[in-house]
Amino acid sequence: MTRGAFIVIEGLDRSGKSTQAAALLARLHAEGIPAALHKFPDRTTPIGQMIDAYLRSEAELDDRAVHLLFSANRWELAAQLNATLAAGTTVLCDRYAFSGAVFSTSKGLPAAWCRAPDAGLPAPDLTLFLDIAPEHARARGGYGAERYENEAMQARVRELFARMGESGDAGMWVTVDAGQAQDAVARDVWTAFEPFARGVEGKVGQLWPNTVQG
Ligand code: Z5A
Ligand code: MG
Repeated sequence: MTRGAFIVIEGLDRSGKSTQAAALLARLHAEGIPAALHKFPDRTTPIGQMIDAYLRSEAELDDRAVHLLFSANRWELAAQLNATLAAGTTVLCDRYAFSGAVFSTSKGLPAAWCRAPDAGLPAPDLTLFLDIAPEHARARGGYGAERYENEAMQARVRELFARMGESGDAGMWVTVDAGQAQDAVARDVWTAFEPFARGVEGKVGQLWPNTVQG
């Protein structure tokens, strides 16, 4: 049976993830393809509100504690996400577990430990990595005042995202030059997405199945 495609959009701060996610959603709807958009962190849930307070430096949390909250924020949506895909709706996610692993690893936590809580989540069929140099991203109106919004952190994160894509265990990973004009980025995003426009055969995969054995 054909199900919806699960598409993740990742990238640095200001790389244009939300812009491209909204544009892709609009195009899917215009083409008559049922589609839904989720954003992580989802700051609307009780867990998301704790993450929001942390990111805005209104709360202090241990690095491991906030990492687990980011993961729990995905797990609380996992069943709904699977149901939506099974119903034939394509799901777009603005950030996902790759952000979780990469941001916490760049803070010094062990990579394997960072992956473990997200192992078993629905695995994307395609991840679009919007790649941009941090200095180029900063020129888009400057970084905000949230944690991680500084060039040194973004440079480490960019390197770790690139390694994640090359590792081969992130599934299908397409790097898009996000430094181009919005329309050019949208064209590249559509080219990568198009093979999934008619949906996907077979069950949704599991993320990082070999990370936690048992
Ligand atoms: N985080 C984590 O640590 N662990 C996790 O598990 C998860 C996340 C899921 C908040 O994320 C932080 O949480 C984030 C990672 C961490 N920290 N950092 N960095 P967020 O998703 O809430 O915030 P963000 O995505 O990083 O920021 P953003 O500003 O929403 O970025 P964006 O969505 O990529 O960009 P945008 O809003 O689409 O565009 C930014 C501006 O650029 C805007 O004015 C656009 O009009 C403009 N723009 C967009 N595209 C272009 C082009 N092509 N040319 C010129 N200008 C453009
Ligand atoms: Mg955004």
